[in-house]
Amino acid sequence: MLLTTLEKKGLERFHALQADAADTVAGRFYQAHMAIYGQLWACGRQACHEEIKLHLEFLRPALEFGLLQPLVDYLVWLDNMLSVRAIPVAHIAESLEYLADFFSGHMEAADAKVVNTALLAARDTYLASRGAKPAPPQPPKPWPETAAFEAALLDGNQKGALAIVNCCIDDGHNLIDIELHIIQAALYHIGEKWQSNLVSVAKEHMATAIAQSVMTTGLLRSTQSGQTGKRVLLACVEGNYHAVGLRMVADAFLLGGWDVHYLGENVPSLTLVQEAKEWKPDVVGLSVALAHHLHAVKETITQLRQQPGDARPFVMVGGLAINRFEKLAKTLGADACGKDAQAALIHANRIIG
Ligand code: B12
Repeated sequence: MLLTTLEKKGLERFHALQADAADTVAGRFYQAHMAIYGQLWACGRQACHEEIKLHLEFLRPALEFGLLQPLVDYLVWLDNMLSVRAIPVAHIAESLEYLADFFSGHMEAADAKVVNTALLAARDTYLASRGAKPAPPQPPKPWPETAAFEAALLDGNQKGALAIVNCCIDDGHNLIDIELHIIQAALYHIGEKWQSNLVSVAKEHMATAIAQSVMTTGLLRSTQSGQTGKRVLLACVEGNYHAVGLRMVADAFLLGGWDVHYLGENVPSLTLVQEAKEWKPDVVGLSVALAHHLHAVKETITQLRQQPGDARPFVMVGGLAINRFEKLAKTLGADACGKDAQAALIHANRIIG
């Protein structure tokens, strides 16, 4: 479903109101339901506030790009995440109505109508699909070793995880295949388990840390192709803390003979654009995990596009949010997208001769 979007001024007004809207609605919501939420969480008010802030972040793609699905996906995800933790979900829809009330009182009538149409359409679509477990993102096909690798990650068994990867390298597999079919597949499954409350946040963090260190060891054991003289600059856009996938993209380019500048997670647009101006990469790759990072990627691409003629790099986007909303790559102003580390390298080699 495509919605009417806000003009620049309306978007700026919405952005300026986000913090106030979260405060006001969380306050109203918490007051109305203190009896329930106060008992559930010692920090209930804070948690409620954080959730309302996220509602607004996921509303943004609807207002900027006319895309309702990110907000609906998020509401279904939230419903599922709260339900398995025995936290009531009946008030999710109500919080959207409170937000609509807030914007009616704080924006010009035409803009408030755009915002409220999106909020209420998301509410109705979410309610209609309640109970449906959101389809998890699909990783590359897991290999037989994936289950043992995942178990090692969750047991904190770094040596075991490394032994599995070493064994695969000894058998002649290349690191990128191992990263995709074992490490990425295991992390996706751990994400599903976390969502279902079967894995704690602490274990998820531990698994990520082990995966990263194993990847570094694997990289040291891998042979690089001859240097191509081509350059790629890779970064997670501002607000995106999911860096493991981008690290895999970096490994693919490194082993493919490219010079790589890997900037990691949460890179402010200004710094990123400055680095691109100074280093003059052939390709800039931007990682976008969640729908509310779409605004940051659009901003970054707009700034990269302002560089004159030949200095303008080819821009690729990727990450979970792009895989979910592939058609968005063009709307965001990107030249291409890549579904995984291997696809990213193949595409870049084809384009940059
Ligand atoms: C580890 C993890 C985290 C860690 C990340 C640590 C780190 N250093 O990276 C931390 C704790 C920070 C985290 C935080 C959050 N997370 Co998280 N996280 C994960 C988890 C379990 C694994 C991520 C990962 O490494 N995947 C493996 C990599 C290899 O896969 P990938 O990122 O898709 O990358 C591949 C492709 O997408 C592509 N690619 C990636 N980048 C690029 C770039 C270019 C240019 C190209 C071409 C291709 C490309 O190539 C990669 C390799 O093949 C996922 C589960 C999942 N399905 O991924 C959840 C997951 C992504 N997280 C989720 C959520 C909700 C969150 C939080 C909002 C939770 C919260 N309430 O705090 C925050 C948001 C933080 C933020 N603002 O970014 C949800 C997202 C749900 C949704 N709606 O999409 C997931 C799916 C978990 C779940 N099932 O609920 N998370």
